[in-house]
Amino acid sequence: MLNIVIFGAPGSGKGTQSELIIKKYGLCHISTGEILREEIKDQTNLGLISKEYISQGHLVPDQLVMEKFTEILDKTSGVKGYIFDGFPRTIFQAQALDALLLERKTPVVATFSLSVEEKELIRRLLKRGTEAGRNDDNPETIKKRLEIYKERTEPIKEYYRKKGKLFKIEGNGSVEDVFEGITDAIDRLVY
Ligand code: B4P
Repeated sequence: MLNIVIFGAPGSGKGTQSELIIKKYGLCHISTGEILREEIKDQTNLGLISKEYISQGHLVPDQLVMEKFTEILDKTSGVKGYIFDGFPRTIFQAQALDALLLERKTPVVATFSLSVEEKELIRRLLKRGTEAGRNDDNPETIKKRLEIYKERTEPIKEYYRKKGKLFKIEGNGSVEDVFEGITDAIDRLVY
């Protein structure tokens, strides 16, 4: 199975590139950001709690994310592989993901880390804030999200690098150029 983690700072293009990857390779897309936004929309318990964290630029607690993630993973079967988008976001989640996939005998094959300059990340997120109205895309929350990314999420790169599974992708270019970088890497892995 082709299990891929798409990794990067907020605004690095994880969601954007995931949409293109699933179209080309027919993988099952699991985005914890999208799942949590759905929960918020449906006003579930998880949604009500998540809303507080997300609106302040904080991560939703690991335990809650893992419970929901496991439930979603258990509902899928017979897929060619997964694209994990914006997940894992902490070392705890990365270890929990490995344990879940070990049970299923289908490990993460590659982690694509999108590297984008901070100025460009902020520009993209502010643009989305005005166009799509996501309420975590405002200057104050973006600053917090970037701080938390550096503190809690970035160490995951080292976790996958040590396992020989980290592939760095230049993420500053156009959507098409970044996608070409990712597809070249996937095709080298698969063929
Ligand atoms: P996410 O939904 O994962 O939010 P994100 O990191 O901002 O999105 P993404 O990176 O996918 O957006 P993209 O660059 O594609 O998470 C939201 C929140 O949920 C988190 O802050 C956290 O609180 C919580 N959460 C989610 N998962 C969690 C977890 N596992 N544990 C705990 N908490 C969790 O798009 C950004 C913009 O850039 C778009 O407008 C896009 O059009 C544009 N863009 C993309 N690529 C571009 C390019 N190459 N050139 C120009 N513009 C581009």
